[in-house]
Amino acid sequence: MSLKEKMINGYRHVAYTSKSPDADEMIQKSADFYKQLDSRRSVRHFSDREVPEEVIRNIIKTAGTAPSGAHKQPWKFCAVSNIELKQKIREAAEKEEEENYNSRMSERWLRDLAPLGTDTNKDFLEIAPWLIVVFKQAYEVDAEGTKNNNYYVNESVGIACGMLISAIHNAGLVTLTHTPSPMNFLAKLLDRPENERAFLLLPVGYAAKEAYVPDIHRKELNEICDFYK
Ligand code: IYR
Repeated sequence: MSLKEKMINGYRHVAYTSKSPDADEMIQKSADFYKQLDSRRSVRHFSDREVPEEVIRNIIKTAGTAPSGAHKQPWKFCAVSNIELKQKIREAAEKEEEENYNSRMSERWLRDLAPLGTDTNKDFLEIAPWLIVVFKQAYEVDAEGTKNNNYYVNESVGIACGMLISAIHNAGLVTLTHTPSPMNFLAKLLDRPENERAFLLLPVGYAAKEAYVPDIHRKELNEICDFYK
């Protein structure tokens, strides 16, 4: 089978093929997908039950399908299951959080977090079988050693993280977006190159047998969307 192709700006392009579902099928599929993602919750109570590496590989491959500025794919995902490393990450994260909760965060911030039940204890960093540490690549270094900035790095890596979170949920696992600020200890502990900055830390695993989530609700469509028809 020969693929249809065409040169654009001197670069080879290949025909994009997609199924065109009819309206009813699209309505059903979009509603089902919404329902599936609406059942996702940020979970802080993890089981230590093992998760196969194959699952982690698949969800990271899914995140890697995200669009990115000039297709630079400015991300790196570190998948950590090593017990000593997880211990070290927990220890360093809790140290930062002690500072955050006890002095860096404002009264208003602490009040806003109170309904979520967060605190300085980050036991999930040790209990969850996997930690995925997402790094953004601020720049690339070319063959001559020149640093070239990537484009729309935060947007690109943010989108990839959204897809990662969706993939984790789709696999039947849970996560939460953990941002122990400042996060530079992660680059040190994982011995990352100079162009990488920690972006997000996601523990991944099964929810604990007894796991609780805050009784909070999402905004309605009319609160998050204005139509211009
Ligand atoms: N990084 C802290 C505090 C925290 C901040 C926000 I904004 C949250 O939505 C949740 C937590 C922590 O992880 O506890």
